[in-house]
Amino acid sequence: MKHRVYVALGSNLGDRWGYLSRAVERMRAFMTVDAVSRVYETAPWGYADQPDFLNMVLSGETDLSPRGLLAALKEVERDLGRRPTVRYGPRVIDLDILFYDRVCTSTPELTIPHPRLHERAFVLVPLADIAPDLIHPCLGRRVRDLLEMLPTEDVRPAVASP
Ligand code: PH2
Ligand code: MG
Ligand code: MG
Repeated sequence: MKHRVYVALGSNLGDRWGYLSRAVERMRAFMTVDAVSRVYETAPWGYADQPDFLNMVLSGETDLSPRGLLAALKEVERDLGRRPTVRYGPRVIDLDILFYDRVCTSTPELTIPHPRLHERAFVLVPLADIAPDLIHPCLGRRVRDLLEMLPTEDVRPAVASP
């Protein structure tokens, strides 16, 4: 059965554009990708002493279960060269499940929707590009309304480097 999923992508080390585009291509192996946001240059959240991120969001469909999707995303992160680092610290690629159908669930391994997405303009701004009217299944609020409560000056459309 097909499941509608939203995934956030982030990179703040090395060839950030390259990591994002390679991640999208790799994800096509286990999901269709039917909407892709713009890419944003964003100030680091949580742990300030690190380079700016590029962030984007995509949506699509997959046959994988939530845990299967998590494992597939972790494998892409590993294959692209991600190594363990401090919480909220710098990484070549970060792939986070935002929504999976209208599931609300929490286990030690995985919480869906992503537990901090409504606090993060670097997630909600790109998400609003592709799904402004999507309703957060546990908060019952539209993406555009969640975004309205946050400052967005640290999230700017990125300009591709030559
Ligand atoms: N990811 C983090 C921590 N902080 N800040 C920005 N701007 N973008 C991110 O993707 C990000 C972050 C941990 O996953
Ligand atoms: Mg993350
Ligand atoms: Mg992550």
